[in-house]
Amino acid sequence: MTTEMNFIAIAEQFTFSGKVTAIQSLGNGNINDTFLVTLDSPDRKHFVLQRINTQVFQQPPLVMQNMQILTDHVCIRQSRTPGDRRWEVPRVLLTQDHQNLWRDENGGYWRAISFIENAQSFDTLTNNSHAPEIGYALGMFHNLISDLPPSKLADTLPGFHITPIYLQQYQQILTTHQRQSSPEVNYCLEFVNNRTIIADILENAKAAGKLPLRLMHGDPKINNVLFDTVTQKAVSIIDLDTVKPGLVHYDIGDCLRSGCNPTGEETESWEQVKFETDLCQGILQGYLDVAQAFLTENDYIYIYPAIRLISFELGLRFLTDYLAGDVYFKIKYPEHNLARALVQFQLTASIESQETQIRQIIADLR
Ligand code: GN1
Ligand code: MG
Repeated sequence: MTTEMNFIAIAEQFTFSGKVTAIQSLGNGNINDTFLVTLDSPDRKHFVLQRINTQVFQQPPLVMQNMQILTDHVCIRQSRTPGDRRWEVPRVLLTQDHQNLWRDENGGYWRAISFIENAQSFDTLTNNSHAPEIGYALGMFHNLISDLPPSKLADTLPGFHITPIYLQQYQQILTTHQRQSSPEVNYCLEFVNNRTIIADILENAKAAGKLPLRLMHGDPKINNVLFDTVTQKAVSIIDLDTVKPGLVHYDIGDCLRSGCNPTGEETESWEQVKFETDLCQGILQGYLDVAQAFLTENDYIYIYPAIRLISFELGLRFLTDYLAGDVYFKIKYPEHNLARALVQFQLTASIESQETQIRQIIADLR
């Protein structure tokens, strides 16, 4: 087991000046272990230290390579054409040996990332004025990488957001799982059963050339957007592990499924979950203000299907993990992944029941 002392020793691998004075857990990620390191140094007050989950990210060096190519690209672009508002990109910090990863004695992979100061994130949107800012952040991110060819980044997570593959994994686990049946489990199984037909929609559009392969963030849920603590304007989008070639629709869907659910993805009161169309309007407006320039006719057509699909897909991923015995997402209590699946399925149902309104919002914003 890694002790408190070891954490300091690990953090010191990435420290050039000053002493590590504190290390505390940061955020509530479902995959990696994340810590905030505090330093008594005039150069840097904090940095983010992470242990990469190698069950999920099997090639940490490739993840870091992607992250460096992306952040270097964005920094060069920003220095050439500085914007008129605060926008920061998390930077990869190197070890004293100039490496972007450090391996502990157990084979664990650690990395350090700069901490964006004077900024905060939210797990749910409670302030409507934040909605366009969330959209702005995603649009800004897509815009800043729109001139980086997708082939420059590796596929670090094969199958990520490919819904038909998640469906196959689900169908496989159905035949072997050991979970007891319950009204909630049965509800979920039936929910998925009734929607297997939608699983292919984005992948088919990609294969048919209707949606181009682009770079995507992969995980733009709202607590990955940082707000300036004073101005309350979006200033960064963090968690760049999943940046890789894909569809911007996965990002749009993921951002909306997380931003338009004020009850939050961790609620145990799943029956109360609702997709809020006012927030959807705000987020999309903020996004399209920036992204309009590079979106095509087909891109608009697939926005509604993407919102529905990514909520459904995340529910399917949680359900599959529950059936598989919680091998992928970290859990805090035994039925956690089932509760998370119910939330996403309820959100999907709410999206479906408001399809006309959501499509109208998209049409009005064009
Ligand atoms: C995982 O670990 P975290 O919270 O950044 C997951 C996302 C899910 C999200 C749901 C690599 O992200 O795809 O949308 O949980 N990341 C991976 O909260 O699977
Ligand atoms: Mg993530």
